[in-house]
Amino acid sequence: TGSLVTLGETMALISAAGIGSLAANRDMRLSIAGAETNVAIGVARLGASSAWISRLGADTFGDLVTRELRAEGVEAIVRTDPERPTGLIIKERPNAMRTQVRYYRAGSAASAMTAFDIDSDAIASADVLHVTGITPALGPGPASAVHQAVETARAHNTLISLDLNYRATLWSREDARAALTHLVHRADVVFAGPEEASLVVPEGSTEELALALAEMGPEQVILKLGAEGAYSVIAGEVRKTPALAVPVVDTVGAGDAFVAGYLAEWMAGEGAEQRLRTAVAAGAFACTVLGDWEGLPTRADLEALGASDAVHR
Ligand code: KDG
Repeated sequence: TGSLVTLGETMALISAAGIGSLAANRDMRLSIAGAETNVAIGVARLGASSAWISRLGADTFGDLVTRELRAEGVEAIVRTDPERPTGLIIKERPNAMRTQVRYYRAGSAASAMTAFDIDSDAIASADVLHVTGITPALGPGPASAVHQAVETARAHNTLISLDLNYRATLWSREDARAALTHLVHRADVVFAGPEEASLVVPEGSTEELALALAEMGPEQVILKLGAEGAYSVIAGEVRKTPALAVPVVDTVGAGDAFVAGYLAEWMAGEGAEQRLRTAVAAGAFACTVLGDWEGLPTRADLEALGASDAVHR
């Protein structure tokens, strides 16, 4: 139950199948990647409906994105750009400790998105608008699209969820600070890692960061702490939620799974405690599967995780 709308860029993803230098390790697999569609897929798998606003190239990568989203039950509100390509992301594992990502997205179809792409009716009728700090980093057009989406949501009482999602290769800390500060002031729910939080508020302990973000206006602030779980300030109440101990295969996408778990439970009318419990479980489950979104859990996956050897720390 409930419906979520998001916007952003989703790219074709080419990732090395194995671990080690690409020179010696040439098998690749083709998939798709985008933080916002990860969340859209995640809430759909947990029973909510979701839609994604963007642009794609008139190319086979664009077809792949549309096809995967349709398979996952995410509605794609997309314009096809005949001039610009769908973006591309290459993911390598130079060694088991490190994942390295390179973008080929400058001049992509999605980077030409503008405020005119925003479907006001979709946002007005949704329960949640989810945006991330990646989209405004793509250029002035996408930044204005985010702004338009957020103002539409505010006008119609659609909950505004923001994941800071700072991507250092896309923009400077200074540019990010200005744009993200503005968005935090407008958001109802803010997700961030501690380093991302300190872009917007003075550096400090986890508690200080969360409280400072909450003082900027959002009713719900959730710091994602990875293997340490989560630290939140929700309606003035401070909570620490422990993580689940699972065998970690791939952490990329775990933050998006966490957000999807939290928002799906909010849409289902659950209280803060349950929202956070599902968030950490979804994040943990995603770590046990290879791929950015492939490991987003269904309700059945979460039940199985609860019954497995995974333990609350
Ligand atoms: O959140 C995971 C994302 O980093 C990944 O799926 C790709 O959207 C992406 C990005 O721009 O980094």
